[in-house]
Amino acid sequence: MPPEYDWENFSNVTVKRLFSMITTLGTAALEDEEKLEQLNNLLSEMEEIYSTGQACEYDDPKTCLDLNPGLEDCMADSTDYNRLLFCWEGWRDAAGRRLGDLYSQFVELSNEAVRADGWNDTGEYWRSWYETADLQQQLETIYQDLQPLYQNLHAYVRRKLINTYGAEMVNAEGPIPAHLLGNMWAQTWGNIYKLVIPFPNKPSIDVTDEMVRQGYDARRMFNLSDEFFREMGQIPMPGSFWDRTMFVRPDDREVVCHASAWDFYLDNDVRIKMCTKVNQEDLVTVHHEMGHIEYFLQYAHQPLPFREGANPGFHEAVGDLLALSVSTPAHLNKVGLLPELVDDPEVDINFLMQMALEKIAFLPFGYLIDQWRWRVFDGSTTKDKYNEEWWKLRTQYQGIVPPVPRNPDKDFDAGSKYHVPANTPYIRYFVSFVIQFQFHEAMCSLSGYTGDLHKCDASAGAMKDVAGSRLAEMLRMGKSQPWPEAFEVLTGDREMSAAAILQYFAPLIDWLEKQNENETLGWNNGWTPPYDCEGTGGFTCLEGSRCVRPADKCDGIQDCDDNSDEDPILCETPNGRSSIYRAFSCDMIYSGNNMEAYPDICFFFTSKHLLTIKL
Ligand code: KAF
Ligand code: ZN
Repeated sequence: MPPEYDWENFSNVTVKRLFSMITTLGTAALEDEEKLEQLNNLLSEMEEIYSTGQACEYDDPKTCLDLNPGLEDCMADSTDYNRLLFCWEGWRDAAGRRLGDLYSQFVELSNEAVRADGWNDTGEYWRSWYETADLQQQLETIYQDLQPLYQNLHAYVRRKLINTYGAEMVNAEGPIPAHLLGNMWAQTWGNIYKLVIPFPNKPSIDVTDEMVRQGYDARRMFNLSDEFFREMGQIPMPGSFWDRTMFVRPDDREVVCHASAWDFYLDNDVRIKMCTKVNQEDLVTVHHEMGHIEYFLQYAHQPLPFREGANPGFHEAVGDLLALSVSTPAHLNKVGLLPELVDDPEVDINFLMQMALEKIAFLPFGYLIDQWRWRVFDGSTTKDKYNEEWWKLRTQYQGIVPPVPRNPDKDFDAGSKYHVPANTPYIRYFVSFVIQFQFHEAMCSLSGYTGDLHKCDASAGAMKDVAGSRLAEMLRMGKSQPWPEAFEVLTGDREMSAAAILQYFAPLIDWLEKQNENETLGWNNGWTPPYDCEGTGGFTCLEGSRCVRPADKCDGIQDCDDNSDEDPILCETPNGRSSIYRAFSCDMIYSGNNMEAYPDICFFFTSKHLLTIKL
């Protein structure tokens, strides 16, 4: 069919841009309606599995933990090696394992859809949103510029973790076991600040305790954030936002707890959905989500196809950018969350360490997720290699290892991270973490600030109005022009660069280099921590040779050569599949309902063997 408009030859660049955007269909290009439905069903099934997954206690299968808050709190708060392992492994058994098959089907359909629209694969389509021919090259350069800083942080944290967990569990030259970094995915490490604090005798700059002490709740956190946006001359949240936002996890229904911001493209109807907890990390997340809303409000006058971020990284950067000012000790002191404010280089290092655990620790993670996904989409990583390739990247970039052996036939650890089943691209966060520092530097200098970048609160500058209106001007453009145009409005520059983030962390870089004089930077890829099979709910095959992890038992797939992991006696109970019994005497088994079905057999585990005893 000939096109009705010869838009490719239009002379007005804006109208031409509009046409090029509305003629791109993405996955909606899938013409076969049955397949389109199948694709949508796969996506909702994956989201459902992710948002309802639970890990149940080995010794009490009726007590189960949700990801949020249960398992996330466990990862954040526990310093018990095996408890952390239970939470880490339990989540991967509950979510990832059940998603591998669905995900590979999804990849096929998604590729088929975008191919109908002229793209080679889904990754290529996603990258096209950046309108940057050498995007991958540019990102790789930035990543290389930042890697020395990451390696220094990694080596310092590894040394501190040896102090906590011992040299057997954390090797001084190895990658770090993935469950010890305070976060389910080891993506940000702020929760282990207390284990790695550089100067423990100097004031803490973590405001969580103070928030709790002052009786903060979710609404108050949102109010504080809204006030800051106003102070910076941005558009306040509209009344309906306050009525329609979901601030906390409801107790009457299941919800997707992963935070999100929603633009209904109608009458300023914008909302956030978040299961807010009262702590510093979530205070930053509130700003992050509100940044999305602010962008929605600023570009609301644009035609629909332009109501998007200049590129996806911009959308992710807005709230984080403002949070960089809010997080400074000076600002936290101003809003009453930090009682004492002292000017001391050691306190500065404490503060920069806390920021590095959030911002620097994240960089390799933010970079690798889509390295993995792009290769899955372009076919160079096939389904049988999903998990192996995932861990290759996790070890190569982040310097972490799985704390328990992975099973390539069953485990699908990429699926345990929300954005994979939810099919949300991730490189945007890497871009955001880089450009938010460039934006911050620009805002600070526009506001008239001249000191150290990490101490800048743009709202304290004499010319903060200038900074605020430039920011608004950039946001108001939406996606109406290629991103370098918008970037230039605020920064005067047209390129992404690692320079601002390196400048921000300069004092910490010097300090870390001194701390690490005797450390080996980097990690040798061969090392893995010892794994205590029985200690973490696993059991050993009858023939004694092999450890079977809890989730491998009675799953219908033979893991033991003698098939004892699928032994019908072990697996059948009156109410279906058995859970794992870790009993140390027959009496305990006696009281369990297994005995009703098998009155003459008692079985129990020792450290090496499953014993079956005839009574
Ligand atoms: C960012 C900041 C600090 C730490 C870590 C990150 C990365 C990332 C993460 O792994 O937690 N952050 C988020 O996922 C925050 C959620 C969101 O605001 O980015 C959200 C993700 C999402 C949720 C549901 C459907 C699609 C995407 N994004 C948005 O709500 C959004 C993004 C663009 C435009 C409008 C809304
Ligand atoms: Zn976001």
